[in-house]
Amino acid sequence: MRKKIQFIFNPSELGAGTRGSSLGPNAILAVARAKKSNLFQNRKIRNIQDHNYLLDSPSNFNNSKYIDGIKKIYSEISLTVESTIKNNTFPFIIAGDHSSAGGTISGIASSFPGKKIGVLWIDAHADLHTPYTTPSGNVHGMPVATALGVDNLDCKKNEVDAEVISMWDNLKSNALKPENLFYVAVRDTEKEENFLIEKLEIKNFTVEEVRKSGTTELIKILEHKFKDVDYLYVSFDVDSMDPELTSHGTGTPVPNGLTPEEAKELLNGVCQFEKLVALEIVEVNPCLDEKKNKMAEITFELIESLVQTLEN
Ligand SMILES: [Mn+2]
Repeated sequence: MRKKIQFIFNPSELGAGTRGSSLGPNAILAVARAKKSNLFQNRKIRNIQDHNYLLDSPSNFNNSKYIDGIKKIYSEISLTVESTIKNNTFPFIIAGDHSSAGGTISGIASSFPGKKIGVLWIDAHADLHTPYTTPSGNVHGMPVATALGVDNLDCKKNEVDAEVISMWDNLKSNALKPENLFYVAVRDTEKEENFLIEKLEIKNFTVEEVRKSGTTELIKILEHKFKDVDYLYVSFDVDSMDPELTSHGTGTPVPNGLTPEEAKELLNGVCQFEKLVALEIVEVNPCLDEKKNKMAEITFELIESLVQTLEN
């Protein structure tokens, strides 16, 4: 697709419930170096400043932990994505936890005012919680809700204080309309999220459906689904893949996911869509990897293959 790639490393892990996803981008870089690959040598990496030092003290905000730091990350990634796109380069983001993807979407929306943004969210989780519904307080379960600009007060079960509400409202971008959002491989949701999925009629292509139709057919279906959007963003959480076929080197692994081959075929297919303007890969956590650095190795191979497709 002859895109000029700008890698962006965003090692924030403020939104995760377990520690170590901040090491994900560098674990992938370590694989590249061990293989003597020039993938990252030949392409500049832009690094987002993290605020992970906040994790050294307990968060003051129970229903959305470290939202003070996450607000800064949202703003930084949003501005970086916008300037990357304005520079006629393609943001290829490798991030720690998934929370900041809402900031990526807001940066895409700011780059194309008035245009329709489509989102393909490939993940074991729907990431549709809000401070009002979250069982854990981990903000990496909320980025889709920030992009949709929803509170889900119908399912409210937490009391949220005014300071958190103000920061939460700041994260909400309304950059995404539910009809332009498609999930793939979502298979671990809570009832509050299911309520929103039904209410907003969000489509999820399950692992079974992916397997039944095959990736070639699914790519055609997705191309049709996104025919009315102007620009497309793809967010890939490595937990969309099966932990038995990869590893448990991710914060919240869920059984029965995509095979790495299915993920690679699907992503390579969407990387050929002309309207794709940004791609993000998240949640590699080498601290949790029982197979040394397996998840980063698989993710590196995926990135290498996608860069080929994007650049040629
Ligand atoms: Mn996720």
